[in-house]
This record gives sequence, structure tokens and C-alpha cells, in this order.
Amino acid sequence: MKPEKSKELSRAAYQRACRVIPGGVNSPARAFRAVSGEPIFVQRGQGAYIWDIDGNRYIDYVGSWGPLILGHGHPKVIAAIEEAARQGTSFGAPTERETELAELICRAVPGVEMVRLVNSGTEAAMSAIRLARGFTRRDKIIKFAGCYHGHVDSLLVQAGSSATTLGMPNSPGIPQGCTADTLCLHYNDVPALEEAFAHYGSTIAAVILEPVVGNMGVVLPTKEFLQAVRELTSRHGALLIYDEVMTGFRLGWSGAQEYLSKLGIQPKQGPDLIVLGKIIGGGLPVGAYGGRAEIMKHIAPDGPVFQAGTLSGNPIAVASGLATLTELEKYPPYDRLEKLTQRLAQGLAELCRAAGLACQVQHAASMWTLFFNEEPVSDYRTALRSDTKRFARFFWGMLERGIYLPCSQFEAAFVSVAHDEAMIEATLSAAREALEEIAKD
Ligand code: KE4
Repeated sequence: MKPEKSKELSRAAYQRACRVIPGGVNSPARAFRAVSGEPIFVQRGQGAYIWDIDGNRYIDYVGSWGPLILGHGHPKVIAAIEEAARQGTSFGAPTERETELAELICRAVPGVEMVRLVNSGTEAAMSAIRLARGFTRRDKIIKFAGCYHGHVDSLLVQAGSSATTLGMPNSPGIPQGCTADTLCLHYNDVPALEEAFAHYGSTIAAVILEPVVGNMGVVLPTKEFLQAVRELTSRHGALLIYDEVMTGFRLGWSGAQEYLSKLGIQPKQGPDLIVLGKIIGGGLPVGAYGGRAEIMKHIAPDGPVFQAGTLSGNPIAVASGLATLTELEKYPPYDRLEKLTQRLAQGLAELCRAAGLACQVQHAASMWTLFFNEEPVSDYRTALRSDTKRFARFFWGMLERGIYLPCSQFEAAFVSVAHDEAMIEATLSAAREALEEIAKD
């Protein structure tokens, strides 16, 4: 049994933080509540490693929840940030770097002719929804349970009891009116989607989804589902929005459309709007939404749909994103990342089998989730049947052995360019011990 890692300084830091920050964190996902514990406080990161303030080193599979596909402190990203900072931090005026980043996104993402840069994935999703409603002059939006698009009022809804039950807010502070035009269906549920369109078709502004889900853990769409989503939105004049905040530049240079096309799942006609974030900022705050020029020209000041932001296109954040995407374009890591992730996924599945533990290891490119579940996870209903207590035991067993996983069963883990075969093998040997411990429970 490995000696307990010291967490004294993290514990003290957490108690201090809790006095002035709700839950001691600036985003609930970091609070370790889903694994019934207290968070570690991070001192620094380098490559695939992070160190906590007690000096413990971990192989990091969170990567800031997706942005750090190049790993922590990549020299080219740091140099770009330093150079930009020396020229000034923010001007509230256009800079050429923003155009460069927009041009790169238009080059990389199919169907994107124009882009607006904002400060977060939430802001990008919120703006894309407003644009879809402004462009179609319709109000209803369809989303799917288990897909997360940021803390947008109109999208924080519970799944309806039927395909035609309009959304109820799932958080206090959201007026009923904000969700009265939101339908929340189940992912991969074609009949429900057909029923919703049969009922509301001509009033639906858009359907928004994660084309590969990360926010209930990694869940892939079926070909029939994506086909139905594209066919029904086109037939009824609604827009299709791919939320690629997590999958953009993660699943491949051209994101989910490229990855799903290789699997034969992506319909020929792509989405009408794309939402981006995470990797396009390389660890600094950047979000974006984009699509065909005829739609994007409805955004102010070209068009009437208002959206604005003091720090949108911030020069330092854009420099970080540009350096990250330029590195990915020059040295595409995707085949190597997929191989490393496949090795990890297969190894974890074998270890679970050997330990007699029911699990599903689901992965897409360098995103992966180990579900403690008897059955494959295809939607939020099946995801919720996972054994979250067993996941928590696994999380802590791995943390004690120097492996930092997402602190929730319903999150994706990420492999970065900085991970190597030795780290994957070290992760598997830690998992062997952690799973054997669980099997003894
Ligand atoms: P942000 O506002 O957090 O930049 O992006 C929101 C968002 C939108 N769309 C998708 C598909 C996302 O995954 C996210 C944010 N993802 C979470 C992790 N599941 C961020 C972690 C957090 O909330 O702290």
C-alpha cells in the first residue's frame, strides 16, 4: 500500500478559499464534490505533469478540461504569450492576430466562412443560439440531456417527460420564461426527435448538440441519430449547431466532422453553425462561433443580432490559441494520440475484466471515459446507471498513485501530446492496483 500523499497545504488552501469563494473554486467541476472529497491546489504544470502545493506530482489527464492538447507550458505557446504581453495586454481595438486566428479556423473547420471570437465556450454557445433565433426568427431550441453547452440560462433545463414537454429550469435563478422555448430530449433518440419536429417543426430555430459527447463521459452518436438531426433540421428550416468546444481540434484538425466522417457517421451536409473554445485558446480564455457568411452577417455590426465583449479577441489569449493551432497544423499529433489512447483504453478494459469489475471504456481520438457500468453508455439515462461510488474509489486510488483523472464519472479525460508510452504503462500499473483494491470491497 503506497503511503498516503501529504495534502496538508491543499487542505489549508481549500479552507482559506472557502471563506471567500463559493465552494473554494471558481468552477464547480473542480470541487471534487462528485468524488466526495476536497480538491488539490495546483502549484504548476509542465508537459503531461502537474504538481500540487504539497509537492506531489501527477500525470494529468484533465489538461484544464481539454484546452491543453499540447500539454502544460509548451515553449512555443509560452513564447507567443510573452511576446504578445510585451506589446500590450488589451486595446479594445482590432488586431491582425484576431484575423489570423479567424482565417485559420475558417481553413480548418468545414462549413465555417466567418467567425466571431468571444471569451468562453458558454459565451460562444449563448451567442450562436441568439444568432440562430435571430436568423430564423423562431424561438424554440432543442438540446439533449447530458450535453453541456456552458451555463446558458435557456440551456440549463431538465429532460422533459416526453418529446414535446417544454424545458423546466434545472437551477434556481432561471425564470420559467428562459426555458419555456427549450426542448430537452435524449441523445441518440431518433423517435423523440421526429416527434418533436412533428409537433413544433416550423417554430424550431435550432438543434444544438455535442457531435461526440464529453459531458456525460464520452458517448458517440449513432449514424441514424446524426442523419436524423441533419435531415429534420434541413426539412423544417431549423439550423444545426455543433458544439465543438471540447471536440474542436481535439478529435482531429477538422474536429468532429472529420472524425465522424472517417467512422462513416457524419452526414454529407455538415452543421450550419459551430461553437468552439478550449483548444483555440491554448489555455487562455477564447471562445468562438462561426458558420456560413449568410448567417454570420446577421451579427452586429453587420446585422441586427447583438453580441459584444470588452476582451473578445484579446491579443494575449489569441496569441496563445494561434501558437497552439499553428503547432497542431504543422505537426498533426492525432494518429499518435489515438494510438496512445487506444492502448490505455484496451489496457483499462482488460484490467477491469481481470478484476471482475463491469466497465465500459469509451473513447474517441484522445478523449476517454471509464464507466463503471454493466452496459454501453449511449445516452444520459444509461450514463446515470453508472456506479459513481465505484468511480470515486477509482479516482482516489489513482490520485494516491500519482494519476490525476477528471473528478467525476460524467466527464471526459484527455491524452495530450506530452503523454508518452511510459506514462500510459505507468497509468495502467496504477490502475491495476486501484482496481484490485476496489474488487476486494
Ligand atoms: P466554458 O464556458 O466553460 O469555456 O465552455 C462551456 C462548454 C461548452 N460546450 C462544451 C461541449 C463544454 O464541454 C463546455 C465546458 N466543459 C466543461 C467540462 N465538462 C468545463 C469545465 C468547467 O465547467 O469547469
